[in-house]
Order: sequence, then structure tokens, then C-alpha cells
Amino acid sequence: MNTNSIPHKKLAVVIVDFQGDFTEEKKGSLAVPGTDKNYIMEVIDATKRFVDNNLPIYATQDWHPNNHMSFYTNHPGTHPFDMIEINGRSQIMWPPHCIQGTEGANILIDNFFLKQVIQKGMDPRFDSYSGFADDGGKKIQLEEILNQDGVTELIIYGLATDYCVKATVLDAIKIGFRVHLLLDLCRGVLPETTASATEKMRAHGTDITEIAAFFNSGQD
Ligand code: VGL
Ligand code: ZN
Repeated sequence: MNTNSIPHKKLAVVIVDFQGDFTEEKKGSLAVPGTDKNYIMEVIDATKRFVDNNLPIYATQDWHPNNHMSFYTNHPGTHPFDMIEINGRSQIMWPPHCIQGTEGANILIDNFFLKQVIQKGMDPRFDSYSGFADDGGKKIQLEEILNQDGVTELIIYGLATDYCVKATVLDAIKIGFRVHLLLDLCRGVLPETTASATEKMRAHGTDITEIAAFFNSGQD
């Protein structure tokens, strides 16, 4: 018998940037609409259920130095959400957020549940929405870690749908992972960009789904 022909997969969870600064609940500096206490509880509950089902949980963490190029405060005369050109790329001017070591940078799930945290956005010269590589093309360890752990298929959710979730999902697909995006556990910065991000992820082969596809809703 040729065991190589038996299809096998290994499923893992990647939670994207589930951090205080992106939430209303924690009065974050870049709070994404709809990130209230209920949303946070839903994400934590879902994550615990995946842990109970023995899935490894990885979490990306936006982790910027104070002098990061994406902060409007580092570009005199700009305002939050302005778009400027930096080295031939358009860059949104974000409010300072997820600064290394600050309260707002904390992941809102107890570390106990996480197999590994993958930090990104540390290079002040480049933004890094994706958990796989920064805008300068430098790889982040996520791909290597998932490969080492034999992971082939990902369940992804978190913040924000139209930025870091989108970039992480599209890179995952490009690398060859099968991706299930739990849309009900994601929130986006703006409705229009969230809708177009969702369509783009779907067009690239993402399974756009929701938590109920994995668990019957709370009756057990
Ligand atoms: C994010 C804007 C800036 C995100 C990170 O997590 O989606 N958005 N940095
Ligand atoms: Zn950021």
C-alpha cells in the first residue's frame, strides 16, 4: 500500500492582531468598529473550543517601535488616515498603535492558549500587515513555524479584515495553505474595504465561512 497517496492535512488556527489597540473594548488608539466586549468574548470562546479540540493556536502581534513609518506622528503635517507616498508605495497614516511593551499591544487571549506568538512590524522602515512578510520583502517566521509543525490548513480570524487579515490570508493562499476564514470573528476598519477584501480573499480560493461551520452553536 502506498501511504503517500492517503490525503492528510493538519489544521491549525492563526489569530490575527487580536490586540487592545484595535478594539473599542480597550479604548484602543486604532479601534475597529464592532470590537466590543461581546466580540472579544466570542473570539476567546471560539479559541478555547479549538484548543479543546487539540488544534494548535498561533497568534500574530503587531509590534511597532515608536518611530514606525506608519504613524502619522512621524510625518509632520499629516493626519490620521491620510494616504502618502513613501518610497513609491502608498501608505496610510495610522494613529500610533501596538507600540512594543505598551498595554495596547497586548493580545487579548491568555498566553496559556497560544502555541506561539509571531511578532511583526518591528522594522521602523516598513509596514507589515501580513504575518508572513513585511512590505520590504523580509520574511516573518510564521511560514517556517507552520511548516516545521506540519501544518497544511489554516483557520484564520481576527483584526482587521481589510488590512492584516486580508494580507495574511492572501499570503497563506499564495504559499499553498488551504484557508478557512471565520468572517463572523473578524472586524474591518471600513465597510467598503472590508467588502472588497472579502471578495478578493474569496476569489483567491479562501473558504469564507463562520464559527458555526466548525461547532454546533452552544447546545452541547
Ligand atoms: C493593522 C493597520 C495598521 C491590522 C495593523 O492589524 O489590520 N491595521 N497595523
Ligand atoms: Zn500596525
